[in-house]
Amino acid sequence: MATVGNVNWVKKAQEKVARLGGQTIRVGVTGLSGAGKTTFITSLINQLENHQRGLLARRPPFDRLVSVRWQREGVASPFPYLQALGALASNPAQWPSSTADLSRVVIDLQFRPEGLLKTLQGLRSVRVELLDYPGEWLLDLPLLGLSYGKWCEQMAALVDREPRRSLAGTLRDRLGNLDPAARCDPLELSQLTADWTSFMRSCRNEAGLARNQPGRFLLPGSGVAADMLLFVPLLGANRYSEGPPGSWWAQCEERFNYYRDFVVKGFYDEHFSQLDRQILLVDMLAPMEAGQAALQDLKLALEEVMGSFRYGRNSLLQRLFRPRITRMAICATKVDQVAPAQQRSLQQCLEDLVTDSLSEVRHGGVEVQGFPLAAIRAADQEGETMIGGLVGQTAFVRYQPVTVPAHLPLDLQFTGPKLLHLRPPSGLHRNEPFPHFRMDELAGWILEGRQP
Ligand SMILES: Nc1nc2c(ncn2[C@@H]2O[C@H](COP(=O)(O)OP(=O)(O)OP(=O)(O)O)[C@@H](O)[C@H]2O)c(=O)[nH]1
Ligand SMILES: [Mg+2]
Repeated sequence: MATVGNVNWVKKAQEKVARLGGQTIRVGVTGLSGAGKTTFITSLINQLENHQRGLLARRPPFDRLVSVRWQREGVASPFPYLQALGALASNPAQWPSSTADLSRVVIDLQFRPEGLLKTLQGLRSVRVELLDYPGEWLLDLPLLGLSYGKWCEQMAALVDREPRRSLAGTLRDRLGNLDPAARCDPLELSQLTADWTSFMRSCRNEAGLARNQPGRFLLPGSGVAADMLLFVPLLGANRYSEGPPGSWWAQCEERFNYYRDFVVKGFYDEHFSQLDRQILLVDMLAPMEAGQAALQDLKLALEEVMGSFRYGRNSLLQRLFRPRITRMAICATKVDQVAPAQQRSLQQCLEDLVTDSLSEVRHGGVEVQGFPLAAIRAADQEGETMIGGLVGQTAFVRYQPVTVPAHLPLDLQFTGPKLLHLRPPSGLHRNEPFPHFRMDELAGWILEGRQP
């Protein structure tokens, strides 16, 4: 006869198996433009496909992983894995291209049950689903909580401050002087939209700024009619402004509302409403190199993004969508660029930057863990120096690793590191696990634990 102890033990084992059995785990890979999402997803598929060889082989639950299938059949817009592998395996090796549209990843994993149940149960399957998308789109999520007038106010405050003020040049006055109630000139509207788009591009490329809205102006993707992407913030307008049909106000507000309610909401529904786990990827090094304004912008961008699906009780989106995220990994990416002893400092700087938002997330009952991550390790340490190759070249360079402060100063003012643009390591092949930092730890943590 089974004792109470035995019954508990069997129950526990059953639960453990159930959490790995026949489930779909939706993982939200969240990151701004250039954070490293596509490289991360490529490396994750590679690590899973080569689970018997890499570090994954020794890490539960992957020590019981029997087979992995990256699904393409029946998957709409499958992730371009082979294309990414092609770039990485070229000579000299290249990084996967920047993402221009949405794509999906479906990976089926089959696990051997553990303990007593292995004789009673067949293989247990887990389906992992991820989405890849241009990082620019993420910054549109905060629009979901805004009216057109409020957005105009926010943009006016943003463009008022340097370095945006100088980058905007005459555009600031041209947008500020338009009378919202005056009749809209369609040709002028197209020109202003084009100029606003160039301004956003300069903010991103020249100043390393992250908060560039509307993101689809930079990367429209498929499925959005071009004439719906014709609107600008009227910098002299506010939440109390209005205008008759055909006015600047009416034209811009109508398209803004369409953008918010269909384009952004559609993306949110697809990507964020059903998530079980979230992986937030952040490139800290590039904004640290770019300086205080870029770090400040990154901080606000991350706060806005995390606030868009705040995990507590009070957010608008919380009321619209049932919360499911139970675990969130926050990762400083590309940490292979610094010496291994400095990787934790880089992670600490990231956590310093978003301390308040992280507290909110934890307060909402989400388990949060930090992983200083390199999806693909491009540099190695040899003694006191680092060795790696530069993008576009075939030779290797030996260099002094950059120094990262143990904490970010509160005013975000310090001399940032000067970075080299490393290329991926040579000889990467689909059927060998790529070198990395902590991909195994992260993958194990994301898949383990009870499903909600
Ligand atoms: N050293 C190093 N560099 C990396 C790593 N991952 C990404 N990078 C660099 O960061 C760049 C951007 O990475 P992506 O994976 O394209 O970033 P993304 O988030 O998909 O960017 P978008 O598609 O533009 O939103 C790459 O081109 C590389 O230069 C890494 O693990 N190590
Ligand atoms: Mg990408």
